[in-house]
Amino acid sequence: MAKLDAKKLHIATKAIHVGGHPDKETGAIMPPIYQTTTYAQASPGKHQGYEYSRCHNPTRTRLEECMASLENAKHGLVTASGLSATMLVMHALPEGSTILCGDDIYGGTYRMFTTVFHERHNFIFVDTTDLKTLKEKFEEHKPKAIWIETPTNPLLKITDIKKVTELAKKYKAMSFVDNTFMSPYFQKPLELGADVVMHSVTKFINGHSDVVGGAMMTNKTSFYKKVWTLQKSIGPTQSPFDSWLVLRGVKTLPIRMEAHQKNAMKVAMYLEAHADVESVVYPGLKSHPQHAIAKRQMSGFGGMITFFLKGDIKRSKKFLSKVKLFALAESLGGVESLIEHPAIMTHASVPKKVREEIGLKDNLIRLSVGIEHIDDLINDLDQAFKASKK
Ligand code: P1T
Repeated sequence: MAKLDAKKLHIATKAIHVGGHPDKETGAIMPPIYQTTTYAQASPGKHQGYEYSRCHNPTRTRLEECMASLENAKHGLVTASGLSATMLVMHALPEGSTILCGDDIYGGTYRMFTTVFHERHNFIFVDTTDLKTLKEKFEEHKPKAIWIETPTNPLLKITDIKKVTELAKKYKAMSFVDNTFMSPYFQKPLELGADVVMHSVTKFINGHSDVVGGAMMTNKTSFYKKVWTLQKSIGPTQSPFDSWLVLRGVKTLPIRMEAHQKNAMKVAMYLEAHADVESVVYPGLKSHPQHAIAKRQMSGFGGMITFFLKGDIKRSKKFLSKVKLFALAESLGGVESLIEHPAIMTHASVPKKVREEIGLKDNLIRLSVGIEHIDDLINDLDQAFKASKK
């Protein structure tokens, strides 16, 4: 077979073929799982690019090639979890860096910044959708980096990546975008000006709720090398089997993302019309405060919905215990629908006072809308609304 020029391919083709090329040795259509820790050397230091699997593994290399290609990046690094990718880039920033950080981010990232890296760096939390305040913070603090999650977890706020990364460049700050919620199928932060794009591969990329993994993509060779050296030195690498599972899962990313958003749009409209719902946040709804930005910088609106249920925390808990098809569980992005209570579950490590300040209330419920039949999903929510009223 002649070699493919991956740059010319559409994302649906890349998801299947980049890293998914037939095995050179045997022609196997599916990538081999190189379940090995070490590699024979011809003479000391003379090897074929692989020495030890903490540093490199051929199955993981394939996934790294695929991830880089999906984000149109030069480099891709796959890690043991989304948080370990975040940990590595935090180590890569010079000690004492001031980092502007979105005020609504995944609870685990917030916990890492405020309890693990707070002694190494200075984190300033700010609403990255508010350009005026952001400009003031850049001017006041002259940060080394900005950390953006867009859409945010769980409030689904949308940051204008182009405008904010332009601002960051003006102040010579590195920009990081966590693209977990959109996946490269709906949003490509590097093309919008970001320096580094981050993923929890655990979510939509893998799509089947059976692997924990992370990734970091960039065009900055020196930064990539620094992070790779840190991974080799600290050790949070992904196993060959997990990389293989993700290579398998990612093949259907485009059709899954289309199905997620088709269902999510219908669920969001159903919720918006429901008498027991205070308000719904979904980037695809006209009522979303940054709907215009979402339309501009994303090619779809994704599968995540947040809504505020009328009533107190007791009603929320009752509603969550009555769903039958939606599983009450942390995480997101799998083919099956999940539901959760961020204040008690994924964002419990964000102090109550901070949660209240940013609007992460106790009646907030987050949905990861799966790709089941839409009628079954709506029927499930419908019966849970009714059962939780009694
Ligand atoms: O779980 P892990 O693979 O380590 O990824 C962490 C992470 C990073 N970024 C975002 C935007 C995330 O949502 C997550 C993980 N989030 C959940 C487990 C959750 O239920 O929100």
